[in-house]
Amino acid sequence: MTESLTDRFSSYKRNGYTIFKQFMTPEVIHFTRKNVEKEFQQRFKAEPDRPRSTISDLIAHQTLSGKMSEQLLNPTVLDFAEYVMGPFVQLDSMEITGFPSRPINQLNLVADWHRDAFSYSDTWANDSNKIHLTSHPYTAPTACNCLTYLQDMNRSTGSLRVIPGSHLDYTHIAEENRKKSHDREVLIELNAGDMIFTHNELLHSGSTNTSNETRYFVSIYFQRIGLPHRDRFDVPEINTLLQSARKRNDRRVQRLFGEDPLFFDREQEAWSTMIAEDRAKLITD
Ligand SMILES: O=C(O)CCC(=O)C(=O)O
Repeated sequence: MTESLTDRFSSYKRNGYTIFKQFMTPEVIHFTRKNVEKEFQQRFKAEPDRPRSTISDLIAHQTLSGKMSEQLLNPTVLDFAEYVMGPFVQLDSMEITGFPSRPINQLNLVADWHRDAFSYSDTWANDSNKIHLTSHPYTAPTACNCLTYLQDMNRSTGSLRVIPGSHLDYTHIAEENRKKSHDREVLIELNAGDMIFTHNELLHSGSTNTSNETRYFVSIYFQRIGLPHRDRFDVPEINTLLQSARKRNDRRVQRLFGEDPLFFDREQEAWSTMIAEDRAKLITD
């Protein structure tokens, strides 16, 4: 049974993440791995000490463009992104990251605890005058990472670790502990093709890959419209998607690539309505 948006949202609000099972089909996983394998092998050979390598701008990728566009424009993910961020969702980047296989004595070592871009929880967490700051109310994410793994996730392929609720509680991990396991960590169980949709305040870390294959994830990073984005939008593949979106008057897809000429006026209008409502409700003597 598919989970309703409201049920999914309530666990997302509590934990800082939600999982979409089988977001990517086995055919797309196979196609993607096959098309990037050689490139990653060459990169790992050229720089054997690098822990990871990334191919960016997947929408403009020579062979992956079509399949990756379908993943990005999947209404399941866009509906949820809009539900948690409002109708403000823009793409920051879509990329694939590969992690080479490491010796077995590095089994499931913590890679690096961190929060993703535009997070604010670490700003006051370490300030000695701010010990009263122990929790903060839920706020909509300014960005969300949608990580789809291309292999089953376990101790051998390197678990994804998260600290549930850390998007709400100023949990801070000092520099010297960023590669150690945490007493509140949860190792997420995922099968190949499952996608985890995170809140950008969530503390998380990958782990070392000691399986005999490359460990991959595809990341779609969404952010609030207007924020600086890493992927280039002035490429023919995105132009084609935009042209077709304009024909359908599909503002959501246009906005995904930073195009919404009506956005500021409509936002201003929505604010004005709320402010007017508040003024009308004000009880005066
Ligand atoms: O390697 C992983 O499983 C997580 C990667 C990650 O957290 C990131 O790239 O921000």
